[in-house]
Amino acid sequence: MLFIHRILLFSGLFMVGCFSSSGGGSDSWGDTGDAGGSLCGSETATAFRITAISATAPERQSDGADWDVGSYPDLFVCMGTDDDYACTQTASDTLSATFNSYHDVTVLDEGFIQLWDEDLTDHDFILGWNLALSWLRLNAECGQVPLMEGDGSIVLEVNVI
Ligand SMILES: [Ca+2]
Ligand SMILES: [Ca+2]
Repeated sequence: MLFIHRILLFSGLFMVGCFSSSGGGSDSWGDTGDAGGSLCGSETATAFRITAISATAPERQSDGADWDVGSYPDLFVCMGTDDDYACTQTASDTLSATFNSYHDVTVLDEGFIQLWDEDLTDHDFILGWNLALSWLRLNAECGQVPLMEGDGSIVLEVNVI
């Protein structure tokens, strides 16, 4: 039913956010157990629970057209890998939605998360990101991670399973 066009954006970006280095200043993470830090991440995980927390869409398409004629888009998020992905239910006629919906997936190379406008036939791609394995490891167990592009965003959470 879906046409998951692989819009490959920003692979490897957003390598930020979950380090609160509490000493040493090294690039290691994980179970160092330093007091006072909020270390997160995983050096070795390959199986993840990717949770789509929420998403927002820009008011219009990049060419200025409405997502739907005279109404806001019908938002849903898909996440996983090319071979193993799942999509949330659809939130109709809105520019923002909360999903709290997850998919468990093994990632050998990279995954993705994408926001779509559901239409009768070809859904409209809104925005999305590739999630490299290294990025997933870095952001695992770090709580909610916002990915933003213009007025659009997807907030996700990555956990090790
Ligand atoms: Ca549409
Ligand atoms: Ca629609």
